[in-house]
Amino acid sequence: MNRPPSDPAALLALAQDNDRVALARLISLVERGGEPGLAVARLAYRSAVPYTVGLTGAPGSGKSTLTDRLITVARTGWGGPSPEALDQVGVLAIDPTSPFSGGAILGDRVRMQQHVLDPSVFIRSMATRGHLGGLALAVPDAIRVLGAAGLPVVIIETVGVGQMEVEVASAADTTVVVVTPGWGDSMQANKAGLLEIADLFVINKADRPGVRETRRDLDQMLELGGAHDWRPPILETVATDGAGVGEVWDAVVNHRSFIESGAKDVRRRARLRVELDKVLSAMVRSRIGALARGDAYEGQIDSLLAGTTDPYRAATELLGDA
Ligand SMILES: Nc1nc2c(ncn2[C@@H]2O[C@H](COP(=O)(O)OP(=O)(O)O)[C@@H](O)[C@H]2O)c(=O)[nH]1
Ligand SMILES: [Mg+2]
Repeated sequence: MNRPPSDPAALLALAQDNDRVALARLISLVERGGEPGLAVARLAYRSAVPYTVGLTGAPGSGKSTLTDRLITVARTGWGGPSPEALDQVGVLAIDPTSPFSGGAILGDRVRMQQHVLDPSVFIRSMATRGHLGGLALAVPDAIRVLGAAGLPVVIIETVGVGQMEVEVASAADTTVVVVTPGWGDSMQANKAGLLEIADLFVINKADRPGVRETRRDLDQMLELGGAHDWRPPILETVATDGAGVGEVWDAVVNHRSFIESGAKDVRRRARLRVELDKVLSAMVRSRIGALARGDAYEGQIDSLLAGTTDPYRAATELLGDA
């Protein structure tokens, strides 16, 4: 087999022609960051943005199992072929806790095994690498690459570990928060944050006791959260046997219609603000990195030691030199 080219435009042309190796290569470039990653991101930026569904929740809550089922429903409809069935789906499994794609991701792939060989499903895991802005920027870039390759819908699975949930949610059009019976006891601290990002709640492992209490808990939370245009529905699933998964996809499609009838531009604008702020801070940080070394910098440290300047003046002079 020929090695794929390394030129982003050539790779993208191949990816648009359904070459999954080229697509995987593009995502790796984005993940690694640096100049080649930037070139890919900028190229992909001009393409259509795929509809993005985020799944987030505690480790072990069943996100991968549910994603696996959702892929099937999205591809084939449920209760028979659906006119809205998608011919292609992309999945990004994000593990913010791992610097490398490792064990947890391997588990995810096993759980999505039935789709790994399906050419119309593209599954990829991402971990934190050298990207300038970390995953918070690499994820939206990767989503755009998938869109540029022609995938109309992307599902992102993230392990819920606080801030990361919020960041990934800001990259998703519809955010599904997956909880399990009894979750309230362990997630007390994070409830408000989850409420803020959830467009949909799924109580997975509904085959276990405590579903009613969990639903009551979520309902109460939503009441306290006040009135909004969209009230996140609460659905129940048993991802292991597929029960309730069709209804989850329906709710995603409903939410999509809701935001496309009005809130979509507002959401995308808010998302672009977050993204531009991140790019700005990453660039400024890297400029600071460059300023905080070298002769001029060491010279200012000498002057500080000698007591002939102060840090404010020193910083102003360094900025002036830049
Ligand atoms: N009893 C039960 N187990 C489930 C259900 N969904 C997932 N699991 C199991 O929970 C474990 C973790 O699932 P996984 O999808 O890897 O969770 P993730 O870490 O959120 O991606 C696996 O052993 C699954 O088989 C469910 O609805 N009921
Ligand atoms: Mg998983």
